[in-house]
Amino acid sequence: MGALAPKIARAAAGVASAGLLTLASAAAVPVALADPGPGLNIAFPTDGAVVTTKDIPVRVAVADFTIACDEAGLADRAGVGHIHVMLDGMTMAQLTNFYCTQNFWLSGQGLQPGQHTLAIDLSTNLHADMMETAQNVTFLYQPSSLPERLPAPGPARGAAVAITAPAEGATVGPQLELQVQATRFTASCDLEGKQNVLGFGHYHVFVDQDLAIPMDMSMAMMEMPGMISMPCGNTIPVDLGAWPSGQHTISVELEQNDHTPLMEPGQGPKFATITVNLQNPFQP
Ligand SMILES: [Cu+2]
Repeated sequence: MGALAPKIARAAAGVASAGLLTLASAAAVPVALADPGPGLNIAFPTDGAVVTTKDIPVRVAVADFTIACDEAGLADRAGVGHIHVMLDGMTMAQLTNFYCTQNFWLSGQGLQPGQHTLAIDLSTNLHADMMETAQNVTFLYQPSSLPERLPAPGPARGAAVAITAPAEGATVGPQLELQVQATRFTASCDLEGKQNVLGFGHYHVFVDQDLAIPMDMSMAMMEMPGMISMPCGNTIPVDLGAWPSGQHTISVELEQNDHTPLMEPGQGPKFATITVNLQNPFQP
């Protein structure tokens, strides 16, 4: 961890200025301060690295932190959360997704060859960026074959989404699959964090959130309670193992590439909601 060295240096300075400490107790001080708190290193791409693959492989190493995506959307817990990645920016609009492993790929679709920046930080369960963990690198994107361009805009109006399974009121276990059907809308994970393209986007899946109440987007990414994933497939794996047994709502909302709800003039956000009865042996 790069952050560790300055903290140890500060600890040493503190010892020197304290003056009264014996050698024995001074030796114990760095041990007490050796925990720098959660942190993250970008192992690849390194600053200045040349990426020749179409998609960008990313490897991070987290320290003093537990990656637990099953808790995404639940209350914050110290030292627990997931990983946020932003490409060519620092806001939610450039978020490529959130990640649950230390190795992952970023889609090169729509990227121009040349310099790009990557900002990665740890996030709390409620999706608040832990700014003190943020790391940046600039890499040179030189794919040996050009990536796909952004798609041509799709239909301008009439996008809709439905949940076709489980059925309303179904009893479910903690691991389930949602089946969703979108019309006049194409979900693509490759486009997350890229510029908006009419008719394209992805889903946000929420537990126990009333999406009819408009979200304050200025607050978004400071916290997004109940948001459990940002998928793009019509079969969406859902892990409710960290949620208590009982009644819950599961909602799927249509989002634009910048993660704001897809809106059409005079209409609210487009989402579908079911209520399920969760029987969770992990939390009976
Ligand atoms: Cu999103």
